[in-house]
Amino acid sequence: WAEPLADGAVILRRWAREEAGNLMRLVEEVSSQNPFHHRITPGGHRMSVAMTNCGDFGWSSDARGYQYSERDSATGHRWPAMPDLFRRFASQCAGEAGFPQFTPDACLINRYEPGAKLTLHQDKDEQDLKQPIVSVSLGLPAVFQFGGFERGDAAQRVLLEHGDVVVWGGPSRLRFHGILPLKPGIHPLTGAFRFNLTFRRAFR
Ligand code: MD5
Ligand code: FE
Repeated sequence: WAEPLADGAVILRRWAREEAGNLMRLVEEVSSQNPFHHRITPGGHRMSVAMTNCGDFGWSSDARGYQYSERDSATGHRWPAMPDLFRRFASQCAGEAGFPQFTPDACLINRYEPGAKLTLHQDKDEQDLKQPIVSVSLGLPAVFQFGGFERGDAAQRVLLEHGDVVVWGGPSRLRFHGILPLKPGIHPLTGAFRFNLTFRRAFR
């Protein structure tokens, strides 16, 4: 079922349940080519979330800053291709949420272990902020913080569970958001982890 969160943001509850096994198999395939890696922020901190990417562009963080690039700066290699199922699934979810033209050129895959978190931030490294972001949650549940347009604005807490898809578009594209520290657990498909796939259009 579709649950509106705010202007431009909608949770498609359990929308990815059926494809979850296929999506996870493809996550394994991508990460066998480009392993999950705890990147270092420009401020010198090791991120608690491990990341990999697939698609024409990948998002990463290193001493120079945050950027999208065609190659992984850690290895110099191109990112693995985006699997067709990823692209089709993300486009379909975006269409469902009122963004019929969305075709992602980047997919960031976040892996959360117990205690891993994402502090409040905005996603604004993409060229066209009118394009939505589609995020797919797999495995252990997490508490998502959905804030306002300033870092200090009060944030709503929303539980994101296995198979939940969120489409962030319109005015919600630029809200501050984060993930509270993951609680330990075991999920039948993903074990001790939560995975989140974020499909993006990095460049026009
Ligand atoms: C996650 N990832 O669960 C989230 C899902 C990230 C990130 O935040 O940057 O990798 S994407 C949540 C999101 C994206 C764009 C806008 C908004 C939320 N928002 O306006 O709240 O790993
Ligand atoms: Fe984000």
